Amino acid sequence: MSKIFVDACLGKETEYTPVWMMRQAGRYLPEYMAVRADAGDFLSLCHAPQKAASVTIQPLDIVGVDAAILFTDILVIPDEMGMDLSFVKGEGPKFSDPLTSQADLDRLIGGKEASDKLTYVYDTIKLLRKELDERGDEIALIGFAGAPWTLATYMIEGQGTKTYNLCKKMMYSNPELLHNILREVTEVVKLYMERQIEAGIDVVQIFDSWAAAIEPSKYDEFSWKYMVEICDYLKSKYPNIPIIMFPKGVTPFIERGGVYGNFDVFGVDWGTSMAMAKDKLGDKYVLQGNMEPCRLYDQKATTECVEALHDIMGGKRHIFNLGHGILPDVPVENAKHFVSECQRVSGKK
Ligand code: 1CP
Repeated sequence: MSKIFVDACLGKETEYTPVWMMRQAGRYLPEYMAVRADAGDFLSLCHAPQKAASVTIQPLDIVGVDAAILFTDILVIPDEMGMDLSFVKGEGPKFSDPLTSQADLDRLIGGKEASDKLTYVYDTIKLLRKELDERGDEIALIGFAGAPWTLATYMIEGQGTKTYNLCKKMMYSNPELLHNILREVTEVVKLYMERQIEAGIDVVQIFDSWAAAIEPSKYDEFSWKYMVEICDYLKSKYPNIPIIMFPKGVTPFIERGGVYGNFDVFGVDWGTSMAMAKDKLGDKYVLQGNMEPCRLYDQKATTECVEALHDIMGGKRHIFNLGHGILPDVPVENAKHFVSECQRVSGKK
């Protein structure tokens, strides 16, 4: 049985346009908060396959999305490369010893060894595969990784950043070191995604959340080409597994015709016009997105946007989603409203 979400990613005509939400498993759901409390903290939850699988399933049952996204975090890769990740309450992720030199990089664990350590992720996927198959429905499971650039920003800054000054200092004054870091991370992501596919995911998404920090003329050199390299590797082994690329905030890169590569779906962020993206990319790639996530605070604003997106895309070569992740204070009722409005306009019975 082929899954509608997978078919839609591959550009086949489907009965309706599937919908899911980035960050759909998370803090806006009281049920998520309960499982996280039970696990102790966020990282312990990522390390507990039964619990991670259960929060992956929650948005299917609670908000009715058409695809599940594996519950884990992009930062488990640098953690397993030896960077000692912690989450400080109210402050977000922290690495105690950020990368400043080649010697720092040389101390990290590389490709196969690092990907071998992520067994808790593969175990979560195996549990989910079994559960989704038992449900007998058509729900696809999305696996994911961070883009090498986005991962490198945390590895170099040691935390989230507004200015990216340490990464950018490296980009302009020691590009060779930044490329060495990006190459090393790319190797781990390739093997990690391969292992996720072997464990049972149906679709791959690569999140380049901090793409907009790079000036457009440098975006290919420092990020996109590494993402494309990951796609080439995965497509050579698994041509039927769709790949979604989500570089956030790269409107000028799209406009100037910079997008290329062997992948299936381009995730359009909320700051980019869907009509422009369709014009530039719609023939070559299926488009995903792109409601501004804050529209979820108001049901009328949500309906307006869903209808406008449907008018632009006409139910073809499109996957409904937000243009970035759902925020923790969105009412669950409004998330359900978004999903049901997408399903209404696209005629899901
Ligand atoms: O308090 C908590 O419970 C932790 C909050 C949280 C959650 C629910 C974090 C910490 N990560 C996650 C899960 C997560 N992270 C998923 C789960 C699956 C789903 O989407 O439902 C996914 C896909 C991610 C991916 C992720 N983590 C990204 C890329 C996507 C995006 O939103 O841009 C990024 C940048 C991260 C880093 C990260 N992890 C957590 C936080 C708070 C952050 C962002 C920190 C920052 O702004 O720099």
